[in-house]
Amino acid sequence: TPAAKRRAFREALTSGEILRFPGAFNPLSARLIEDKGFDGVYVSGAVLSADLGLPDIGLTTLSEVSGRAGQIARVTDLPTLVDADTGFGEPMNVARTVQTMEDAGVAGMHLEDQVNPKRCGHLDGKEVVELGEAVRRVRAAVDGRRDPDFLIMARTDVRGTEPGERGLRLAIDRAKALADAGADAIFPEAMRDLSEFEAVASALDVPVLANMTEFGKSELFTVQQLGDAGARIVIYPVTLLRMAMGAAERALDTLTVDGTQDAVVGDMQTRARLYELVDYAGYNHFDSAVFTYEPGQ
Ligand code: PYR
Repeated sequence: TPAAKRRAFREALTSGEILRFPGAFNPLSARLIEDKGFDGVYVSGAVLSADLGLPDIGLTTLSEVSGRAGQIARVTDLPTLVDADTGFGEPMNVARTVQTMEDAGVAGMHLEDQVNPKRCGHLDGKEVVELGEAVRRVRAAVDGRRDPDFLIMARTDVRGTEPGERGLRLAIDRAKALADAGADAIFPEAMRDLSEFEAVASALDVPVLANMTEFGKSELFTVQQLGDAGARIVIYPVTLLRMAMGAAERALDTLTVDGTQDAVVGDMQTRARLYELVDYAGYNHFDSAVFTYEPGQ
């Protein structure tokens, strides 16, 4: 149940181990993430907007995001963490956002301090709201939740607004204030290196998330490096979508050049593996005719 997943997520966060949350670009990829032994599933705003053919500038609605997050959460026993952008409105809207995400069955969400329209966290030219406004967003989320185990993570984008040492200091100060406002965890966006993760994590009593997005502001550190620096969750928001889209592009090029997909069939997920992930066999007891597929294909 969603409540059990939330409790398990809370408990795992206190284990001292770093939890790995790859981004699912659809429910089927969430199944794969679980099958491969990861700790949780991330639902990225960047992926969700890209999936709709849109830029990641806050165009998606609460209904779209919670709907997709719910479809993903219901096919996995892992906890799902969802990107709630700036909360889909003013602080007064944020309480409803939290409750809608609870209803969708997700385990937690992150809420950021960018102004609207937001930008991808690793782009330049971001602006953040005043601390008071960021705190009001977090308080509204905390007051609005009905399940105390639902994780409310505050993301701060301050680091990307000020280059140099000052930006890091501002990010740490803001992270502390957001934790004091009730955030259960902190997502410091656009950290430049491991020492910055370390500085944020050591300044806080709540878990810190590291965003290992490709083509971003920080190098791609290993799980071990991030864990040693004090991070307690790592997300790979767009990794699977980028891989799938890269493969799709190669397949289309192959079709164009060769006139057949034959050369890329070896890169494909087989029918047998797909059937395993969607659990064809599990439907046998309803009607034994459902599963007539012979493994090996
Ligand atoms: C995203 O993937 O959209 C994030 O906000 C990290």
